[in-house]
Amino acid sequence: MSDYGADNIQVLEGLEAVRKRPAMYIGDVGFKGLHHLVYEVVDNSIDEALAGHCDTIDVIINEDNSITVQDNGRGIPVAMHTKEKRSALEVVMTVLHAGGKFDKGSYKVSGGLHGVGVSCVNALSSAVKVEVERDGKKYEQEYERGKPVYTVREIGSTDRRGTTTTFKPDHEIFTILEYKYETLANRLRELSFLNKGIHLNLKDLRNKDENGEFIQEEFFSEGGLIEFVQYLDMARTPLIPEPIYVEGERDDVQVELALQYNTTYNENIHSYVNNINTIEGGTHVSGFRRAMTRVFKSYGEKNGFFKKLKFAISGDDFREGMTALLSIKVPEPQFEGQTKTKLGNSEVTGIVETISSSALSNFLEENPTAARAIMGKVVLAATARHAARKARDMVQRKGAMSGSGLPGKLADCSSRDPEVSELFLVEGDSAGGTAKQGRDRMFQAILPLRGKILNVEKAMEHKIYENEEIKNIFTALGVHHRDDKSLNMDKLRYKKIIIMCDADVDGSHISTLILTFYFRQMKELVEQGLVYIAQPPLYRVSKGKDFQYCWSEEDRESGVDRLAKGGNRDSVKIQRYKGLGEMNAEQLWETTMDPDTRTLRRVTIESAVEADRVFAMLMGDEVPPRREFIETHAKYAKIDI
Ligand code: 0RA
Repeated sequence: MSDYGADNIQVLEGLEAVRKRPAMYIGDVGFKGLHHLVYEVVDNSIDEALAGHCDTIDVIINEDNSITVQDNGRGIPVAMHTKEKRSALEVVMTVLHAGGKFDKGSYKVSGGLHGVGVSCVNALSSAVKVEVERDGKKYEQEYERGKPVYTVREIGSTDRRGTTTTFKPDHEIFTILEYKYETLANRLRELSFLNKGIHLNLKDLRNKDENGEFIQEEFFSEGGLIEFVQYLDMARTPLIPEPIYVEGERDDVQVELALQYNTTYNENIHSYVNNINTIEGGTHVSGFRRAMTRVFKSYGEKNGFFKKLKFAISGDDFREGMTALLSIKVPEPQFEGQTKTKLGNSEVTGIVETISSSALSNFLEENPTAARAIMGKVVLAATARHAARKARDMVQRKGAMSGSGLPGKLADCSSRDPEVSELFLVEGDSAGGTAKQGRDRMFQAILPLRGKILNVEKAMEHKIYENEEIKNIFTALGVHHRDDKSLNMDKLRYKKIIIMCDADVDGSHISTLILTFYFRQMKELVEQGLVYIAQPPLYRVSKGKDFQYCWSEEDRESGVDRLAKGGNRDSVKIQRYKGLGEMNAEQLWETTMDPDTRTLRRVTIESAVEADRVFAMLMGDEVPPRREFIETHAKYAKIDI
């Protein structure tokens, strides 16, 4: 097995299928799929690094939005593949499933959400070039839309070794062709934390910074998950000096875990299987939770921490204010769930539970001061949970008892079909009034929100359920939290929830507060793509009876040009909308609410981990990290989550 040669590569199927139905292989042909190509290529180099043969991976965004990935591994074998009668390199590049996985036993771990391999990238690229350096020689082969342009050829000698792949995503396939630096940077940073000791470099040849240098970053982590937790919790105040760290292996399953407690009330468990973020959790997360509950409970009971409590402690109480990262590597993962990000392997639960249990109990026994701090927090969490349950029951009971149970401020729509119904959350009573006049009452409902809603990032749970505006949102939507904090989505009354705020600083602050609420308390709605942000216009330019609305400065300039018809630009009238309140009902309808003419921005979560960090940063207590974040991101008009 370890004597891996050209013969070992299993040959499966051709690439035509990939070009016919690309979405089946890489998810979509938009932004996500485009970036997925990079991850697929990088994953192969990561595998080479995990096998112990490579320590540096360079990713370059070229000027034409092609991508180069270079590693210093052993180099993909180029020898003749006896069965296929062509070079192993060509087989890897042109046969589906031959590349990523090779065969069982040669690689322990293989990443890639769809695990499709580099041949898929080849099929979906207008041009690919692979350069292999091994045994003192340099080889190359090029492809167009998956087809080799020439057989593998030797092009000279070299004293380095490795594989360099350059690909240009096919414009006939992808609807978006421009790479986003930040997105690739986030993924490489994540990979560096998940695979400590590997140098991952990113360089962007499209732009230079203010010093005339290309933008580049190195991602490297020595501490792995310990540093990952610290990075995530940057804006939170730690409860114990160092994160708890667990590492172990059993039956070929590697388990790594880091957790820290902070002074907030949020529970955050982020989990990975073979470097894939398992946002739906699965058997590994269950194993970890079980271990936590069992070990912490028995330690607390044995040491008399729960003596004064008049009610039973629950598993949740141990996880309040906890940020945990769990990363496991499994030879044959089974992914389930809606987005195929839930681990199904049943044997994993016991493995993670066993490894975590012994490490966690050792930690508690050996660190009595930290253990006391954690137990103190747990007791407070249990007490607060008691109060929260009462407050939450009130929200639910109110819904059940009083007639329709709907909030008095809600102007509901007449349709009862959630598929067509929309709920507008509108900043302020006055804009709410305009929206009520302007709407199509058949399918559009309006809920005005008074001023700034509660910052749920900092609030204790019972405060959230007691808050008037938040109660109104729950009852208007028709949903509540179950005991495990999941939402009863089957009762949801609207399938579009639209946040409509002024296009100014206050408005965007309020949007952010509302988004924080959705991300922390109603994540399912965001995950299912039901939350949107309305885009009111910034200007109205007019000349006589002719007018147009403008959504940006450039829009306004071209509007003024059009109206001036090459003549005097001063007669043209520019009206700047500072708030929704400055529009009348008809204007609000035609610019912002009418499904035929409006633009809505759907809120999506590109990375759950990064979103967690950013919300903690923007809405949390610690001022310095927030300032730093805002300063580094000031050049971006909006914050993408
Ligand atoms: C299998 C065997 C060998 C190298 C690789 C895979 C390999 C694949 C990739 C993909 C990207 N970078 C890579 N680096 C290495 C070589 C086995 C040998 O030399 O004996």
